[in-house]
Amino acid sequence: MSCIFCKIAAGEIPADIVFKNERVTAFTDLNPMAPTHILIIPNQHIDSVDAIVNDETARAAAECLRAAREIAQARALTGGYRLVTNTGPDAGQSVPHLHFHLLAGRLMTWPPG
Ligand code: DGP
Repeated sequence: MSCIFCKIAAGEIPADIVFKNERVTAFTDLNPMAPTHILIIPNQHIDSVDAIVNDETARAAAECLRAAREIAQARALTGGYRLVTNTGPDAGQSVPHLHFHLLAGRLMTWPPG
């Protein structure tokens, strides 16, 4: 297993874990781009949105969204938050394990750069 996010989900390398259940792990991003910057990943390895191809992978992705809502609620992110998932090189995906960036704590511009 060479995937760094698989290793974080398995507890093999350290991360600041903020949420964990059977299907999902969430941890603080190494290079935060907002006061709150959390990565939400399925514990199962899925390369990206492009690999959500069946009920199992769709459920894993949906569980990440449910975790996002639970994290936002637990942290009282009442001002709102942004969820981003980069897919492929043009979008800047650097880790090939599906992940959702949960960003909050500052005003976000739209459209993004
Ligand atoms: P993306 O560019 O969308 O693939 O985002 C990958 C993010 O993952 C990036 O913001 C930095 C973060 N990251 C990469 N390696 C690690 C790591 O080992 N630990 C943590 N906490 N974050 C990482």
